[in-house]
Amino acid sequence: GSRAQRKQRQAEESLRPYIGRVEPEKLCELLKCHSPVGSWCQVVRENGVLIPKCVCPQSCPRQRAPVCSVLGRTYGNECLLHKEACRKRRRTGLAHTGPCLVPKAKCTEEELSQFPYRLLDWFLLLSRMGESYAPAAPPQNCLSHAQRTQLAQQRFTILDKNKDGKLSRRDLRKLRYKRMPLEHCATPFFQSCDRNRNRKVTLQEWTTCLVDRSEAWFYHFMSVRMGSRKLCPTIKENVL
Ligand SMILES: [Ca+2]
Ligand SMILES: [Ca+2]
Repeated sequence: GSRAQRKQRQAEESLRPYIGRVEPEKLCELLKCHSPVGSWCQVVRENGVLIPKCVCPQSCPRQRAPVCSVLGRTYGNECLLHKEACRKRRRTGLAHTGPCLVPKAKCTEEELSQFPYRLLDWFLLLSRMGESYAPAAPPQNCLSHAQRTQLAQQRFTILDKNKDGKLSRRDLRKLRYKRMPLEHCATPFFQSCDRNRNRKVTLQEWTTCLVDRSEAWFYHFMSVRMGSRKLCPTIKENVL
């Protein structure tokens, strides 16, 4: 952090001519904090003079004045934000005062019910990506139950990074791609797959949840919307 310390000294030097002539609070607004990492400007008394100084808070007032950090986390007040930033040695800026506004689209029941099918579709797409030769790749509705299960299992193995045979929150972070369909349904979906609520999704839980629910939704969709439960009308032989 010597570079940060140098920058800090320069920033403090540039304000020195104004000390005693401008309100120290105003000077604080002008002082950028580089060092210590995570610090914020406070008015402190040094040799009897009030000066702006970048400090790491040791304690914070209980007063509630929520702020939102640039990382999208709400803190009870700005002091608490800097206290944590200092502890984690991370530069965390203030995004705005007031609690963070989270534009969270709610996953509707209908979306949640079709999510497994959309997810399998997406896995199918991923599994075919990078394949140079795809012999008339059949759509998902033409896959057999065994093939869907195989697809779900393949993806499980890929996602289970630490190979403990369970999917945890950590493993599932890999899934958070912007291109994933109905992404806002991912969390409620995985929670619903974790039948015994131990925060881990086993292969058994995963395939049951993904494949059975996918097929249930699709059968329902076909019979209601299309008036037929026939899944794959054209292609007979198919390959995954
Ligand atoms: Ca795992
Ligand atoms: Ca579980």
